[in-house]
Amino acid sequence: MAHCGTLFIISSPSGAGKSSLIKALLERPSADGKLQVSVSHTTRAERPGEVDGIHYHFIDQPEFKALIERGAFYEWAEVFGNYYGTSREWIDEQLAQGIDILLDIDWQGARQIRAQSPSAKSIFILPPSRIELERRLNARQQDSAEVIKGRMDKAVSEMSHYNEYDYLLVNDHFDQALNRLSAIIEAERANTDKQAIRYQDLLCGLLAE
Ligand SMILES: Nc1nc2c(ncn2[C@@H]2O[C@H](COP(=O)(O)OP(=O)(O)O)[C@@H](O)[C@H]2O)c(=O)[nH]1
Ligand SMILES: [Mg+2]
Repeated sequence: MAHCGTLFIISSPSGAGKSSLIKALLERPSADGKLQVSVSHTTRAERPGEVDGIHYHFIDQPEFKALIERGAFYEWAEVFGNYYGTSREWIDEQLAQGIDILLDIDWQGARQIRAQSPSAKSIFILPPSRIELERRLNARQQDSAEVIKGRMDKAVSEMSHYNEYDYLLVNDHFDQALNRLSAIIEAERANTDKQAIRYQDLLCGLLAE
């Protein structure tokens, strides 16, 4: 089947609720296997509750460098002192099957994807306020105070890239943000060129003389 899935880039500062939104999006009945999230490779340490192969593929620096050299990554970047990368092979397979892919990546990765795949759609998620962002970073209780302070500084620099994205959402009311995110994805699925590939047989039958 011809290539008809869409790449959706989703970025936000740490603590804006992006992971919860992505999780809820995938659990929606409308996702129905037609939407998948890419599992990145990272050199950062596994957090309690994280599972290798589900949240990330946890690898060490030499392994990461070897993957870069092999050209295995669609994009990769250093974020908060650790390396993160999106592997190319799995994504290309999914897109070819008409499956849409969510990429939870930072602004550096978003730039690299846009340069290679101009049809990718990008969405930036903002927290409702700076105070709420701080509260969410503290509520997580998984990282040290020093790490949280570092993330707060980085959050501001991440947010300064909001205007490079196609869509901007504020995660104030979770359900509302989820509905809007879902609406963006559904609208893109209905793109005529993509539907023409998906519904090739239907169109042939409908248009038969
Ligand atoms: N460029 C790039 N960024 C990634 C990738 N995977 C995760 N990130 C970003 O790295 C940042 C840190 O992610 P993480 O370690 O999960 O901490 P989080 O802030 O709690 O989500 C987030 O902005 C992610 O979107 C990737 O494969 N490539
Ligand atoms: Mg994350």
